[in-house]
Amino acid sequence: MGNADLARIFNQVADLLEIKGEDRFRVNSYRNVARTIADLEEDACELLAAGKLKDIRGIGKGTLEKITQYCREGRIDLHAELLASVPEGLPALLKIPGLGPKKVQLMWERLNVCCLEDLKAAIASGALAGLPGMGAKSVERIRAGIEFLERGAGRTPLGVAWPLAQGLAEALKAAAGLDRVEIAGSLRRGRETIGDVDLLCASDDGPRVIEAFCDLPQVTRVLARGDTKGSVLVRTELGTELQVDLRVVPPASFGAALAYFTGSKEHNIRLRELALRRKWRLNEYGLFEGDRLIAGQDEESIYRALGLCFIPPELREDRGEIERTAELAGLLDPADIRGDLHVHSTYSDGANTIREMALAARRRGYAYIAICDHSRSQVIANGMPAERLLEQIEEIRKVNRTLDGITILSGCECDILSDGRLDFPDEVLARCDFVVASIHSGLRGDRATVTARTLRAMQNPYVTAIGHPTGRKIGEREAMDIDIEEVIRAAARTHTALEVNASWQRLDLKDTHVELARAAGVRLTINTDAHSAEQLGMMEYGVRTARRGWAEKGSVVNTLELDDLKAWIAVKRTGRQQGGRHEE
Ligand code: DGT
Ligand code: CA
Ligand code: CA
Ligand code: ZN
Repeated sequence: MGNADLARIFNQVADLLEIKGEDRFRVNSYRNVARTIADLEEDACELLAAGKLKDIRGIGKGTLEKITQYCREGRIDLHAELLASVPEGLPALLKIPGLGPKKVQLMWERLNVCCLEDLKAAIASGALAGLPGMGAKSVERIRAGIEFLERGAGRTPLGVAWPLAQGLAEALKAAAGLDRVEIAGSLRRGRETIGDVDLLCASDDGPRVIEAFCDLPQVTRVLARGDTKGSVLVRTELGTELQVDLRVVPPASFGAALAYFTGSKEHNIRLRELALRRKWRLNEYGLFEGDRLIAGQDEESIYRALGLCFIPPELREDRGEIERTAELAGLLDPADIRGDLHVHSTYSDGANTIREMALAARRRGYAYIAICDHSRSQVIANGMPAERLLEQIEEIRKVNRTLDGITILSGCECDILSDGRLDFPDEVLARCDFVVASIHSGLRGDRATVTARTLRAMQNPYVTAIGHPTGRKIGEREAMDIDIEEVIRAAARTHTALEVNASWQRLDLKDTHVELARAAGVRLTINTDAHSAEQLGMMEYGVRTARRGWAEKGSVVNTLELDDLKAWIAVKRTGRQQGGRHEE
């Protein structure tokens, strides 16, 4: 239930209509409805109950009736009818990157492909390649797409699992009267996708806590119910099922259990080796010398006893954290973030006005926010022509005069065109305070082309940052084939920041790329790319990804105070940095 679920249903209606060959206009109208709903700040059913839903742009009479049915019955007739009219396995094929509704329709009609197994068979037999418009390249893309999906199968994105797990932890606290329920496992480590959620709490009455856990309203199925552990399934906003494990431990062992169940397994093994060297024993109950408990109530005491400082969960991957503890002191902290330098407004495809975005940023305690709407080539995202950008700059100037406590920077997200030129001329870019240059088209280009496009964009003195540098969408499409090391070297040379796009669908740069960039002295900018005020909250996912890549406060430009940020931007524009930027 909720807006995300409702949006998913409308999107699926659009997909199914398209598979059935309905006209584009009708298909698009459902896609637009899905977007409108996904962008709502309040719950659609609550808006409906308050009589306010009908006033929202893009919600017509027919849509209103469908949403009314959804809020009453949790379903929509049209959706159910469409689902019943196609083979059961067909909608799942749409998740394969490189495969849209049109191709699915063609495969179904000509080859009777009804499910993933049929599709694999059609690829193997060569039948798929025989379809009109289906060259060897598209078949290969579909094959790679299937492989990509199967690799990530069953894993849930960080941004879907995190709020869900927090909600469960709160609900469990209330239901069982607990002071503390912690999220452990890969979710606590901030991995970009997680296999299952691990919760941990301290109590001397395991059975009672487990019972309260299994009875939570979010639970759709109980998988296992013991005296100190339980496993259940819950439904995510993506419509998938997610396993949640709970363990109950005695209070004296809480820290040891938290360390153990946070992992990673590889990190735990390294810790145990350190304990063994001192002839101690480390497990989920504590750190022991013989039978004597040395540490266990909190994690810090365990690390201290082993001669280490506290290692933040994000770094517990056995990627050098045991040896590199000296570097931990400067690690980026969420509170270091002073602003968000890539957000959208109603000037392109955002749901909120400039003023609303700025107010939301101020509520978060930020000092600044850069409005970076799409440039003209992004037609589907309502990209702005140059004149519109200039109007926006004027409006931002006005809004700034009426607002205290936050500065709005005029930016844009300028498309990098197929040849590496930018979508706006230099004299227009020069009017912006901050320019994010991004690739949104030709993502399947070859390595040399894609890399060269990015490098050429970085040569431009007005390009402050490269947006979502590898173009991946987690669980949806692979990164571009780009030479990231070359991009990192060029970013250092040209004084260009690389974005850590904090949207949980992207997390791009990813953790290991952050580490490479940091080592090369490249500055990062962690931005949410928010398309609504609410999405400013995704910053935490970007920060955690950056921490997983050892980012320090000093490597992130949006930790700077406004004046220092402006000075940093000016360095490239005035050509005052070391080394030339003008070599072509
Ligand atoms: P996931 O769920 O696949 O995203 O990854 P994790 O890391 O959450 O793994 P999970 O849920 O299987 O187990 C949670 C933690 O429990 C794991 O990070 C470390 C600990 N753990 C589980 N099994 C073992 C084990 O066999 N040995 C050790 N040392 N630790 C384990
Ligand atoms: Ca887990
Ligand atoms: Ca688990
Ligand atoms: Zn954007």
